[in-house]
Amino acid sequence: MNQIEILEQVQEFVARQHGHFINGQYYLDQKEPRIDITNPATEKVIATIADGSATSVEIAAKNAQDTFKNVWSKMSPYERGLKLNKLADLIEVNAEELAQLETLTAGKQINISRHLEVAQTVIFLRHFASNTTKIEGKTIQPSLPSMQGEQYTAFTLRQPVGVVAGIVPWNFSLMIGAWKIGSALSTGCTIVLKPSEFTTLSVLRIAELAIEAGIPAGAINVVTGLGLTGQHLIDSSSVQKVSFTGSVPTGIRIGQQAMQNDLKRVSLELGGKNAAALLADVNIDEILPILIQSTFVHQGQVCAAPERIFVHQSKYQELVTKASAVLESMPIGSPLDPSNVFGPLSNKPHYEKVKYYLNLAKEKGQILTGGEILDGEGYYITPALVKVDDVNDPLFIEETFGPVISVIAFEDEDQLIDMINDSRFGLAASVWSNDMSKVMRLIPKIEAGSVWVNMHTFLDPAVPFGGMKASGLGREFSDAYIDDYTEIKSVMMRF
Ligand code: TXE
Repeated sequence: MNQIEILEQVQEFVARQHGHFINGQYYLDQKEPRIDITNPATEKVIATIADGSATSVEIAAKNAQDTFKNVWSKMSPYERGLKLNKLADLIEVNAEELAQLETLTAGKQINISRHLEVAQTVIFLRHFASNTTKIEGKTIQPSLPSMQGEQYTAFTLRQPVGVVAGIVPWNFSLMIGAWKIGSALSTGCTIVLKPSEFTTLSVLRIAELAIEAGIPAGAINVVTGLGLTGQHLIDSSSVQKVSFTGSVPTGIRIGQQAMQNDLKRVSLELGGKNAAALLADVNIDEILPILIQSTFVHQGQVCAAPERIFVHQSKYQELVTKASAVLESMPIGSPLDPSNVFGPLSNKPHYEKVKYYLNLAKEKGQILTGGEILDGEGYYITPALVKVDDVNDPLFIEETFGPVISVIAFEDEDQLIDMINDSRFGLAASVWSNDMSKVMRLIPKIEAGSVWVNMHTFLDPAVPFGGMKASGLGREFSDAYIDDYTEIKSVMMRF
């Protein structure tokens, strides 16, 4: 084992008595209960955070509202962009510290924390920074009657909705937290983040860096706690919009709560049961490394990662044999050891959930390889390939969000499309083939917000991302998110 050294500043940060981050400073209410933060690689408690009450949430939301009204929405778009870019600079400067915090709390392999999470956070923030000066309305010529030569014109203004509640999951808390910060701040909104109770620390650190970047106190606030803290946030009358990333059941609950709160705006990026379709012409040797990597990155705990593999029957056996060999050779162990490619699952409840699905598969003799629970400390499960013959199998229907991939053979493209779309989810899918004529005919038929060709799970800030069906509401990135964070005001003039 060759683990990296934990930086001194990381040790110091982890050891702090963490409070909320409100109006540019830590806010600690000694009466609030504490929640343990556990390192999933060791099962040791490494820190505690506050379980935020309605009172703390209200203070944060009120500060965000004051800062929205009096400071941030009045600042020039150019200046807002400069400050977001400065935050991106500071994330680069503190990259190793942030990567280590992610690895310690989420069990993310250190190279993924460094080269995917932190590096992509910087790239995404710079994209949002570049959008601040590109928020536009339009001019319209009304067709109203002119009796005495009067004329009309109309234009639209795009105005920030106000305070955003950003509710963040545990799988990529730094990056998803930064998506919500970038979306809110680039459109002139302010934000109160509620990170996952499992992975709060990196989000608290970003809020601190934002102050160093010159982002006004109160523009980015963080309240920590369980789901109830998130509920208080949605209920706050200072909050105008909710942006949530997480599971479908919680997303539906949050959507209902937002609607009951006088139709609070809501965008939801939820789960998936994403399909990867391997057509008859695929070269298994060529595609396998990239397919495995996009499936098992961060132990498969990625909302867009494939969980259902459809392979043409002529390639089924070759895929199963070769994929099993690759999975069996994957080095698994401490995420702080850069030579491992596979680490622990991120938290105990999720580990239990994945074990439940694996047990179902084991009972029915479906496991082709992997799915072993490793002895000793840490939530380690070896990457699993599972055979599915029936599309009604729970492993083919429900999101496992873990290192479990189900594989099924198909005969022709009509059957393939029916099986892909036979799902309540519609987040993402991929088609693997060099027969572009077939691929181009399949793409419009697939019910998914993103379709990749000969790749999967790659996100880019210039390309919109979001789900169809139960996978979500709204789109992130590009300029697609701007609609969700602004209101259109129509202005009509007679002259
Ligand atoms: O997620 P939740 P959990 C899946 C994954 C996992 C399961 C449960 O399969 O096993 O969801 O994980 C906050 N009002 N995904 O419980 O509930 C919560 O505190 C307001 C897939 O961690 O979705 C956290 O900050 N907020 C997913 C955030 O919501 C509430 C990523 C996410 O929690 C709340 C994560 C409420 N009523 C898990 N209840 C993906 N697809 O990206 C909870 N929260």
